Amino acid sequence: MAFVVSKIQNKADIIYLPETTSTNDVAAKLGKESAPHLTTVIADKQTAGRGRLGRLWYTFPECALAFSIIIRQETTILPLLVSVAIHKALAAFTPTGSLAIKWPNDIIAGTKKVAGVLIESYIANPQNTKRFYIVGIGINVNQPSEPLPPEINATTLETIASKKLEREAILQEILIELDKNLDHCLQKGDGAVLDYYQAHCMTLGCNVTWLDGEKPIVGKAISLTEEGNLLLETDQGLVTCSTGDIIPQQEVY
Ligand code: BT5
Repeated sequence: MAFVVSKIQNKADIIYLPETTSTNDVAAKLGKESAPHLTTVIADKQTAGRGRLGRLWYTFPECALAFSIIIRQETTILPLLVSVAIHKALAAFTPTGSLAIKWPNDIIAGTKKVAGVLIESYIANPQNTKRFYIVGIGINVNQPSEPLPPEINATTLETIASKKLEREAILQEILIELDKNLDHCLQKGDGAVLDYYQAHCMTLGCNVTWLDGEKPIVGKAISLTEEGNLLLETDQGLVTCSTGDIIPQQEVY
């Protein structure tokens, strides 16, 4: 089924593939070939969808959204901005307050993951070292006929909204929000995006464990830095988390 949306507000193309390895790889290749800002690659099926740190990402064929966007704008808070765009867009399709953001950019319903984001940074070649970013977004939209794999703590938007949803409409809303938020940050700075993020981030105020090396660090997530890092209050003082996984205590992800 081809996606009807084929342009993002007349700014860039949306390229639809019935099946690919990972939309991030296709978008990265196009990015290296100079495809413009906001060019988007979407696939119905991914055979090698990936999460951060090479983890596996399941794309449920015909039921999920898996797409990757070329971003040619520098912003220090890109991961947060992307989560804000997804959260704002999905709010139009789900009951109020049913979704939250888990730092840095998971979309969660209760304790279950609905959407994940993988951002990768590339240069075209050694002669053209201007950096561009591939923002890969995976969303569980409608319930597949098979049960969701038990090893992932996941749910779907259909379950949350109690009805089937149109993937194209969601895709379009996210791309519009992303474009709007990028423009807003460029014109007016990051303040409004950071404020929205903080208001909807379930990690803030929680006791958490930070996994980013050999030794887990336990602390309370108290705030975000201007760069979008998470500040933890620990027995050893303040610790800044820039990457890795944050596990809220007493919850399993
Ligand atoms: C992510 O990584 O959450 C990033 C996911 C990005 C996927 C998109 S799809 C389009 C584009 N093309 C790609 O190849 N990737 C991007 P991370 O935070 O590392 O979370 C990965 C973990 O989420 C896995 O180890 C599983 O535990 C869990 N997981 C896998 N598939 C899931 C799903 N469909 N729903 C919820 N959780 C899932």
